[in-house]
Amino acid sequence: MSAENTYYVTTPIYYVNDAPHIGHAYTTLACDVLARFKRLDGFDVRFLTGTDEHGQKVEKAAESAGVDPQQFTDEVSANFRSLAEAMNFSFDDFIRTTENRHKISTQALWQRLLNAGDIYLDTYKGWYAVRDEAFYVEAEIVDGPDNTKVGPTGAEVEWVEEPSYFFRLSAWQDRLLDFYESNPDFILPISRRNEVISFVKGGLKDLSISRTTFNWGIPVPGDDTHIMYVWLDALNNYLTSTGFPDTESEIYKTYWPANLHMVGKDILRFHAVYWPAFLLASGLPAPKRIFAHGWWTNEGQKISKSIGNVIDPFELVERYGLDPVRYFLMREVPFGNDGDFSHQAMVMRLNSDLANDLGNLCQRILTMISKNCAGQVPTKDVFTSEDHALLEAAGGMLETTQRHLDRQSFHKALIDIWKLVGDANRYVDTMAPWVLRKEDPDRMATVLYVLAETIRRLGLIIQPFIPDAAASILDLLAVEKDKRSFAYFDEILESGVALPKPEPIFPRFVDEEIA
Ligand code: ME8
Repeated sequence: MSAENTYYVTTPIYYVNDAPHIGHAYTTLACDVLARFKRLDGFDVRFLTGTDEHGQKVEKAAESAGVDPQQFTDEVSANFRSLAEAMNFSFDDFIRTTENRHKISTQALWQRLLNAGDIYLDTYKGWYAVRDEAFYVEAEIVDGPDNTKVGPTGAEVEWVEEPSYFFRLSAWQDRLLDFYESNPDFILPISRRNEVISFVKGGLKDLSISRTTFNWGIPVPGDDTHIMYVWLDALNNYLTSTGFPDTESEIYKTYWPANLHMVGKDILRFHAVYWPAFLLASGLPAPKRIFAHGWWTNEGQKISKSIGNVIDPFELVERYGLDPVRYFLMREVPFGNDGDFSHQAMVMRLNSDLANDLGNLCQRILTMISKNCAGQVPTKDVFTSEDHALLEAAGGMLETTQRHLDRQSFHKALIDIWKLVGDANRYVDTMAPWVLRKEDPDRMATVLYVLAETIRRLGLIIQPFIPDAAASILDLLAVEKDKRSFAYFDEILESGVALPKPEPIFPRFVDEEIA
């Protein structure tokens, strides 16, 4: 069983049928922020991401690209890895489902399900949507354009009739409901939890878990005329990364069950219904939480290749810089809700929150210190009640952020951190250190000290969100590299320490197209 001070967080593994886009960057970013936060907070963290490379959808994409599926998946998977690098994602493992470790692990999971008596052979007759890699029942099918039939997501379905192994999902209905009942935080947000519970209460049918009409997948042990259903294969990536089937391995013992599988709302059912059923049937503990976040649209429109409005995260980073993109994605939309991307909103956030509020605060204070305190951390005198109030607000930031991030409320964490930025800016205006410079230089030094200390704590707490800018701020305050974890949150700056020459953190963004 994983221990209290470990934290295993995973992203969905992305299909390699297409190039990475803003939605993929978003989910992985959320996990990256949590992984960085928990590491700084003293946890032993494992952060997993990767690519989902089997199944009909990927096989078809390879076919239309005219390349063999292995070569195709090698190429596209590398793009997802580059995205992870371009976004400064701090993953510990990048899994590809075509790796041998994953084949071994997934065949072992199958064997456990078989041994438990939860798999039987029959024939599947019904609808299948390749785009969703999902089976749908008749009641979910409606007429689509051009005489097609479509499933609930709008994906075209085809009629499938083939021999198939089935998982006895129907037998798990009550046990799943009990599981949700005794683990109230298993599915977040709460509205999604309610959706899942009513879906399960509506009755579960046995699930087809193998295919015979194509072969881009992991062979079923003992019957290689079948390959495993791509979702069984994909979900198991979370276990493979822990060294499964070796349940005695250090990694497995340290990190399983995972603390959090972060997913988009489109794939909640697979994670909150099928996955715990597979695990419980295999005698393995289920993850502690599935968080299903919302959906991004682009300037009000659904993001899709056919509309031609896919937002390329590489281009965003190129245009606005990495930290502004990271900040925008985590701050703009309440995490869990759907959100709309617009360049105007991006520029607003960058210029107001980053350049004006945080950037100016740092720039003003560090410049004043450089000019008036011999470029050293100022000497402090007695603190007034206003000084204490600001320092206490800064001191409370760690606990507030912990509380918000423990429920994946990224936007609330940032709102509260930026309240402190606002408090600090108001404190500067009220204290007017530029007036004190002539009237009471000792008091000026104390005020600048209080501000430097507040900025240091801001620098620490924003590291998970905007790591490069945070590092620059902490560098400008000469905070040693090994004193940047939250264990040092309450430590205070030492007066007299020499500071480097101040430099701007966030320049304003000026864009002719938008201005
Ligand atoms: O579903 N807004 O992979 P996938 C927000 N391979 N998030 C979005 C998004 C958008 N517009 N578009 C995509 C799969 N996402 C499976 C997963 S896991 C065992 C297997 C994000 O490439 C969101 O996290 O279709 C969504 O759940 C995921 O990408 C789907 O990625």
